[in-house]
Amino acid sequence: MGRANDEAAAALQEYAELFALNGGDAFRVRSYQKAAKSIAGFPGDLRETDVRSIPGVGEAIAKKVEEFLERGSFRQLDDLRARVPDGVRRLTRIPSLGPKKALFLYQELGIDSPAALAAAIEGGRLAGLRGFGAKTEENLLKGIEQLERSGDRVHLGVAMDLAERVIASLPAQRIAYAGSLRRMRETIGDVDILAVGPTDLMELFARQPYVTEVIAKGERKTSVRTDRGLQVDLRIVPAESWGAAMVYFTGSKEHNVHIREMAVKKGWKLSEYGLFDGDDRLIASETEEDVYAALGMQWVPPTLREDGGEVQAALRGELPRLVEVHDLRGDLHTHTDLTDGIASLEDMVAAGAMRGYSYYAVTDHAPDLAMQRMTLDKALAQRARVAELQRDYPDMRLLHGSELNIAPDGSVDWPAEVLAGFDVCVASVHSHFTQSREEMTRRFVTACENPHVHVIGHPTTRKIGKRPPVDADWDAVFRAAARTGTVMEIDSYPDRADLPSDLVRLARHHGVKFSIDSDSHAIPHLAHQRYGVGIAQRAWLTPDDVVNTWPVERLLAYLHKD
Ligand code: DGT
Ligand code: CA
Ligand code: CA
Ligand code: ZN
Repeated sequence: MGRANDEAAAALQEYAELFALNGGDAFRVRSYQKAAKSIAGFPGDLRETDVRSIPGVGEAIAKKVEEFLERGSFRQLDDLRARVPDGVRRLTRIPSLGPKKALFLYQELGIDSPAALAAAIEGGRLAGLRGFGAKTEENLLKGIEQLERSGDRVHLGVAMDLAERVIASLPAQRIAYAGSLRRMRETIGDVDILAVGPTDLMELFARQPYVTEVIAKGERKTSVRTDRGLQVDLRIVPAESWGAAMVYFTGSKEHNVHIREMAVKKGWKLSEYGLFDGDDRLIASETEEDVYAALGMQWVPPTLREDGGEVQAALRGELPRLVEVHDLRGDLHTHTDLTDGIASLEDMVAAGAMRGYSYYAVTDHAPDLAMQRMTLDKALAQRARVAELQRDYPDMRLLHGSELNIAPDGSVDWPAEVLAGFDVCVASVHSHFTQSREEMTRRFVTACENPHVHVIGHPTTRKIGKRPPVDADWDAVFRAAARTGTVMEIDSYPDRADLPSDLVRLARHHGVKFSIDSDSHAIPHLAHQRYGVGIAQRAWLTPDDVVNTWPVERLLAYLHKD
């Protein structure tokens, strides 16, 4: 598990590289690199240190580091990440290719992706260039292969945005995404899209602005790389086998294998074209429901198709009634511009009302997250404003809450009498991520035992591709949560996806209830709840497991039971 020091140092190092890649001043590049080194080498925990006391860290760098500790990135890094062409950034991910060489290849030879580099090496275009000997070329080719094999997966939010963009760009008779995206896995390897339409759809697809590279183009299947580095496979399928194709390409492979074996036992055959009997006569293919019904089972929701018992349950007609987006009556974790949100209280509440919620909790950060400069006065002033605003929303109950910080010893920001004034308190770990398993477990258990802590926010604190989960004895934490009636959050923010579905399943086994929250910092984030619903479904949750599907009276009675 990475130390905060190493992670902050890595971010500064990346920033230095991007800065250099953008032709930034060499003196500043060196000062970022020096600061990164000295932070990585600093013996104490960065989170318990005034960053400014570390040699080589001046005010400007200290601010960046503080922002990084707070949210896992900083503004200037985000900006540069957005500015450097994606393919060139992917070049720098090839082991043994630094930013200098990547920029050189881009500027001098127009090489803007690993595939383009491989082609250039194989075509002998690098021969004779300084710093690109035969040994280097061989290493680069190996590195490219390694990169493509590990095929960096992206989190669900990135893939969903892209899939929706692709679908909107193609005038097909029928079009939908399948694969791991439809199963709502937390990370996606590539996007699979099925369409019914003329073959010139392929032409149109290959010419879309989001396409950076056509990997393979055929009549039935075209694969492209996109501006986000992600591959998209578009398949054109016959209208009459739409259902069979959707079953096949939604997967998972394990689910497919299981139902295909069932078909084989009956002397039938199941393919992407349909379910056929022993004489190759079509039994079913038009809709997914037809295919499953012909196999003698219920239609299986895509989020369950992992061969985790769903086939047996569907054969018995005992699939659970899964929680769905429209079951959610509210959101228990949102921010405003009083702390690190970007929209005002008024705008966030109005957006919540637009979504048809019957309750909406405002949970800005509490004072111990020093960056946010929260005070009790500000929280109380917000509470008064919430009460005023309530008059404008007769159909939506406004809840005034806070997202507390769970300190290393499990305590939270405010004394009990202050906490008692909130309708809902989410408590989260925002620092000291690297405590030992024992300490971290005790920390969560203590938080659960606090009667004023209602919800544990983003429990593992992981950020996909950026920060590993904290280490804790989750059985012990969930036992404490069940015993104390503390709700575990499913933070829907797609790079968090926290709890992940395997831990949701474990927590449910212990009798824990969940809240599917958006953790919104801006209005569009409210819609992220659909990702949280995906996680919940993958853990087989029903509406009863999820407290924010409950009517507000039941919810508040549960939160404030003592
Ligand atoms: P990903 O892309 O790694 O996130 O995961 P998937 O599940 O989207 O996998 P992908 O893109 O390789 O294939 C899409 C679906 O196509 C997969 O879920 C099931 C089906 N499929 C692919 N290859 C096979 C196979 O060899 N056998 C069977 N039964 N199904 C397959
Ligand atoms: Ca896929
Ligand atoms: Ca695929
Ligand atoms: Zn938080």
